[in-house]
Amino acid sequence: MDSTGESGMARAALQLLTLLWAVAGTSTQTRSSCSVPSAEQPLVNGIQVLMEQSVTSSAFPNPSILIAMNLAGAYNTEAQELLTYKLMASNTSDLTTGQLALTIMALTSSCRDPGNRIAILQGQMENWAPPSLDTHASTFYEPSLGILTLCQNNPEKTLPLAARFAKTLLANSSPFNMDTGAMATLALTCMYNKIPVGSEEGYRALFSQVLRNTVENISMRIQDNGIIGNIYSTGLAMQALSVTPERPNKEWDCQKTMDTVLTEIKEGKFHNPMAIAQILPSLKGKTYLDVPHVSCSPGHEVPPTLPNHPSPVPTPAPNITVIYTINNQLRGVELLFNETISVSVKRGSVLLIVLEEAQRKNPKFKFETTMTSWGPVVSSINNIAENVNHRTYWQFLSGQTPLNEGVADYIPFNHEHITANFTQY
Ligand code: B12
Ligand SMILES: *[C@@H]1O[C@H](CO)[C@@H](O)[C@H](O)[C@H]1NC(C)=O
Ligand SMILES: *[C@@H]1O[C@H](CO)[C@@H](O)[C@H](O)[C@H]1NC(C)=O
Ligand SMILES: *[C@@H]1O[C@H](CO)[C@@H](O)[C@H](O)[C@H]1NC(C)=O
Ligand SMILES: *[C@@H]1O[C@H](CO)[C@@H](O)[C@H](O)[C@H]1NC(C)=O
Ligand SMILES: *[C@@H]1O[C@H](CO)[C@@H](O)[C@H](O)[C@H]1NC(C)=O
Repeated sequence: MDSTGESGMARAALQLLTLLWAVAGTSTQTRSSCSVPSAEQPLVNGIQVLMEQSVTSSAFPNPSILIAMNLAGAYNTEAQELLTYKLMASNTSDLTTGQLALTIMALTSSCRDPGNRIAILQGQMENWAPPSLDTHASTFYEPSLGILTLCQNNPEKTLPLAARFAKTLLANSSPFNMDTGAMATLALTCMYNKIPVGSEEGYRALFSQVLRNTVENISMRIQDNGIIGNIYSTGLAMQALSVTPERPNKEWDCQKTMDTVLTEIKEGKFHNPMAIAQILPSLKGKTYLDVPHVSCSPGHEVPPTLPNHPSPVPTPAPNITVIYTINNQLRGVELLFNETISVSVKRGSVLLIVLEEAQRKNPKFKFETTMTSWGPVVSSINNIAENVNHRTYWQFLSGQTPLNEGVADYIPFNHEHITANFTQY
């Protein structure tokens, strides 16, 4: 037998073993072995503390943070209790499907009974109208959260909903979206693992077909440095690849991904609490599939001792110039414009400061923001507002490249050309 055949057989045997192990199901462990080297552990503790500090009595309660805190083992039990309390008290009718799903997972991870929220979510998912075939893939992000949550609570009742979801996903023709693909993988992996004995074989075939597609698309986007999609989709992608029954066709070096993420943490890419909430589970070897298995016995997490950062001495930063264009060329929208302004801001300012400065200099650059779990979104510029029904929004670009952070996080460089372009998703 030639060596390729032999290694092929060895690989097949290995795949069978990993599959058997996966089916045997120690869901608290990820399969690809990778971990944070002990020398880097303070970095991880550091971002967790930062995330937990964002929980204040005035802040908008963010369920993703409670999930991450509980999966990682919370340090700040006061923050954990406050967030649990606020989510218990929150008005369900104000939430979108995705927010409701995250709230249920958050309460479950805090060992609280989500009450009638599960039934409400079930009803919303039953009424979910599958979008048209060419709808942007990211519209599947919230339904993925819905299926994932219902799967964890009542897989048998979720089966037909998940099947409809999977078929819609299979039929969709729009370009793959990394974060959404990862969330859909988590949802359908949960379903795949819980198909009741005696169910139609068709379910298993359907779910594994969709999982094969998404996992293939995810693995196609593993970069040489290990980043999957972009740095902010990598956390969810790691979760997806570590649980799915379909093996990626491209070998995934989990440790390489982990090491690059740690380097990016060192470089300060993870200061947004929501970004931390989406990377932390993977750094702790956990996934959203572990939510129902969190142990809530208190008092075993020892708060880390962190080095005291000396408060930075304010140095007079020189100003930089940023060129800022607002552009609306969307047909069917009344007010067409293409305006450019040059503004001077202190070096190190976030993009939001540029927008404020532009607005101060010229009222045409008037803008509005809406608060979300990721921070403020620019919802309207020069009286043109985003609209979910039309799927329009203000996209931000540096030159021709879309930014991968929002206006409250992105720090422009000198002479950078930033464009806000009104477009569709
Ligand atoms: C869907 C989606 C969008 C949709 C949201 C509209 C809609 N109704 O669906 C659209 C296409 C409009 C969008 C826009 C942008 N997005 Co977006 N988006 C997502 C995605 C895939 C899912 C969000 C979601 O549904 N969450 C579930 C619900 C339950 O949670 P939620 O908090 O209620 O969701 C709201 C917020 O997430 C908000 N939102 C979406 N994107 C962004 C980005 C920023 C910076 C902020 C503040 C808010 C925000 O819109 C959601 C619906 O209202 C996430 C992926 C992820 N990992 O989270 C990326 C993601 C959040 N987006 C991202 C980015 C960068 C953007 C843009 C800045 C891109 C750009 N170059 O313009 C813009 C925002 C620009 C602006 N005007 O301020 C990044 C954020 C990374 C970071 N560190 O900040 C993510 C993580 C994708 C990625 N991996 O790069 N996005
Ligand atoms: C929740 O909100 C809805 C509408 O947004 C309102 O009718 C209802 O009274 C609210 N319930 C509580 C308990 O505040
Ligand atoms: C992923 O890739 C496959 C083949 O490259 C394609 O058929 C499929 O539609 C893609 N999209 C998704 C969401 O899986
Ligand atoms: C907008 O204006 C800039 C320069 O002011 C120009 O280079 C660009 O082509 C214009 N774009 C559109 C779509 O008109
Ligand atoms: C420097 O930037 C600040 C805003 O960050 C602005 O208020 C100030 O006018 C700028 N100074 C100059 C000389 O342009
Ligand atoms: C800006 O939006 C318009 C309308 O959707 C689109 O045709 C154009 O390609 C966009 N420009 C950039 C640079 O993305």
